[in-house]
Amino acid sequence: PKEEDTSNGVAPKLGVEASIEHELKYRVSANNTDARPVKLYQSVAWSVHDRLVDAFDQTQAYWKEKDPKHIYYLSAEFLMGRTLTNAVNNLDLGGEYAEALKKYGADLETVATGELDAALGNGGLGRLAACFLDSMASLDLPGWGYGIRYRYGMFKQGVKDGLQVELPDYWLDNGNPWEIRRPETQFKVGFYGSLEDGKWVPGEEVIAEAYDVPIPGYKTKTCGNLRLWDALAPEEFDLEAFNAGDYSKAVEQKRRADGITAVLYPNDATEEGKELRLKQQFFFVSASLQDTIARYLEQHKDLAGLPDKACFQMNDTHPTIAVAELMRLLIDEHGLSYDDAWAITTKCVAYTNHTVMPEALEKWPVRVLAKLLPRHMQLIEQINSNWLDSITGHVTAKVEAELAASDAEKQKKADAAAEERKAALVAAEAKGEEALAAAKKMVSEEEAAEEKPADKATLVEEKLKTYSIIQENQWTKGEMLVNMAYLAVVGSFAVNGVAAIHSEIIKTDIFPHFVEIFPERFQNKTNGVTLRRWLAYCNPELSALITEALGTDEWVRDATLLAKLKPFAEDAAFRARWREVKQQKKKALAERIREQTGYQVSTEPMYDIHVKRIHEYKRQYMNAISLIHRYKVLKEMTPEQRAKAVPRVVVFGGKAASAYYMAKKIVALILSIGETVNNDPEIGDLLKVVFLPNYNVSEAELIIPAAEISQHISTAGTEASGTSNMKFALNGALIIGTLDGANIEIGENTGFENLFIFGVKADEINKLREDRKNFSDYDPRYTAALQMVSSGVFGRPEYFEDLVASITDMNRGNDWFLLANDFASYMDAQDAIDELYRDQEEWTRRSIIYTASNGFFSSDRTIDQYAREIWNVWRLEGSDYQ
Ligand code: 26Y
Repeated sequence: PKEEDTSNGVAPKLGVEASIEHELKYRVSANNTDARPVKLYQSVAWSVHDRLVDAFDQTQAYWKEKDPKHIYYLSAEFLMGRTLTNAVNNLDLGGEYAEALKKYGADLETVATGELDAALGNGGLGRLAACFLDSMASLDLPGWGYGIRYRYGMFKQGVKDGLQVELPDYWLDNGNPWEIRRPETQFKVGFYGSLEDGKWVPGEEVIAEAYDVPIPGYKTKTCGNLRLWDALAPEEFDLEAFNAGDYSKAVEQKRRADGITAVLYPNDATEEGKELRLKQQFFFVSASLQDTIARYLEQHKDLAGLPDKACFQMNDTHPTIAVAELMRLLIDEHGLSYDDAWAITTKCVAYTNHTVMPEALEKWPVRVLAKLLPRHMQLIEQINSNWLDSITGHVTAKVEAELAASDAEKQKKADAAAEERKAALVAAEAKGEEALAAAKKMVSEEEAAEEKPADKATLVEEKLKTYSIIQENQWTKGEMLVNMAYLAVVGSFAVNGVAAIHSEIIKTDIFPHFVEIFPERFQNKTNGVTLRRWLAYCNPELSALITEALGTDEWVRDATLLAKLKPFAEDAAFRARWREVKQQKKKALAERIREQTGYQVSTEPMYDIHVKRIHEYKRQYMNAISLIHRYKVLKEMTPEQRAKAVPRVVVFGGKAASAYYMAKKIVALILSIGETVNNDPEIGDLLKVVFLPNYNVSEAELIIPAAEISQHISTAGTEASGTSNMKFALNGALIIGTLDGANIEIGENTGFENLFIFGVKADEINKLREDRKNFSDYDPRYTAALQMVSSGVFGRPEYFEDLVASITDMNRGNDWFLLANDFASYMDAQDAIDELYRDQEEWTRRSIIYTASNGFFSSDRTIDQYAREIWNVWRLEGSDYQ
């Protein structure tokens, strides 16, 4: 086929239809008749790939020429999901592809299902990174993501015998048309070894090889980059050294290198103190920094200018070794002094915190660090000692002030005690020799026991320890740990939380010491999500309705325009159409539920959705208990009462970390409740409880548009932000939630009266935890529901024994996440939901208000704030290049 298309001003290439045909024949080797879904997907994807490469090459060449400051987003996770639909639509080729696919009797939506999710992330943090890449490109910001090309992503979740099972996720199985291998871009990364004359001689080396994933911006010529590193054994490249004698050693090296990028750690809240994890972190950080410096030096001589050209945003502490590695590269590889290197590093690095859960805050044993990265450990020690020196004055002044305050108090007490002793002696003297001797003995004992005036030096030393990056393990005495969050704060010029409340909590609870020293360093950047993937593309029906109402699709680029939808909430005809769309999406979800679980669910009931990683703090368990209660109430109703009940389909989804014992039991409990309830003929369509396996990005794209109510019910103060809450709100799902994370800001934007808010507040938690001794005043509904679990109504009572104990037994969990405290108000909120659902007009009105009110949560807004307030990078419009 010779059809040519030069519309982008790029090299002549085949038109869409011809290019699909070409790829089908030559790349995929299939003819039209056996163009089965996966093959058709592959050829369509390759044809899009070629267009992406054009945009990519031009953008990157343009950026190189203009040499603007770049943002480098360092992240151990990028939860990309599928690429096809996003790429086609961001390139504005939706119409052309739809037309071309008619020839195969296919549509883009169906073809897109041939793609496997790129699940190189656990959950919120990884998906946030993916949304940020989309927004950076869409805002024409010069930026790259840097991460790891895991060969196995987040495990696939299956269900077997009522339990979660984990299956490997070999996502590269059908090839990956979205990446470009760069064998010409390789860097050595060393591990282990020793310091010889102060110089690090690694004991092991691997090669990092780049793969580029083009990131098309929305309807802009800008195409950003996600550079992922693969690990290779040096011998694979050094063919000369690869002689027969070294063969087995080479194979061994290859095996070790393969191990580094083999698999994503599937644990998103308990720290994995595994050496391999640290190896992964250092591997991608070192390669990324070397790469950045190498490109910088192509155009500049003096590394002192690096902060004007590069900013490294560390996505949580996972890349924090960057602080030490940048220091090492500047000092050991490029000959800078320690002080100059430190000045550069602390102008280049910024840190985002995503969690306040103590068990997720990374702390590496000094022993492990010193073995794997001896030079880095040495640098960290130096960084720490300089840091402590720099604040000794501050800490001393603080101790002095405290001493002065307590001295007066103490003196008063001491005077009073001395007075008393004197009186005692006088009284004893009057009683005779023996009494006097006894009294003298007592007095001297008391004086000896009396608080010594505090030694200032000791106090300063003690206090300094609380600021130290290197601290003793509080559980294993004698073991020293490097607190990576502290290292991140000291090494960064900006530190931010991910929602307003979270950014306050990190200041008061996690880093109060550091706030004293650098108050200006701490910021908030409330999370956001890309409206392309999470509204325009996953919900084209709702998007069409929005576009029709607003008379423009500009809202996809400028989410503030959604506010103009508000008046339509008052329009009954519009509401009816809004409901029709929801109905359509519910139908699609019902079909998926049938496919995946075999359960037939009606599309009439309220669709109540609770999807996210399974965690005790996220309290899926509390929802499960509430459903047991709901089931019990329905069972006890008369047929007349049942006829008036509000039916629900409750859908859970989410993965439990493979080693997270309680989370797996929570999954099992939900499955068991479903098994009982869904097969109870008395209940019928009044209640269905579904656990949809393998919740991932693609499932989310199907589930979220179908939701009518969504649950975000973490214990207040525990969920840093949440981002699915934003996606649900934008798709017109109402929210039941606690005053936690971004729920609060969603409430502020939507009007709290439109949310179902319940539960205790974050600042009450500590006190409530202390008081939680009395398990006898439980809500009777809660007790009865737990009783049903224990008595085996849902089967496997022994299996659930310790799950029940975790919230009822003082010695076995002690209800740390305060389910009991919130249960009654949670049930009140649930009742209010049922009540409102009876009024479909009011419900729909609110649903529209949600979509109209939450444009603030576009990641374009978030990224714009990062760019202006932290990164100091500016958009470089592609308008002056072809
Ligand atoms: C240390 C290691 C085991 C680890 C690995 C992954 C620790 C944490 C994580 C992931 C954390 C995460 O996903 N946090 C979530 O980040 C979202 C984006 O900011 C927030 O919306 C969400 O509240 C938070 O839990």
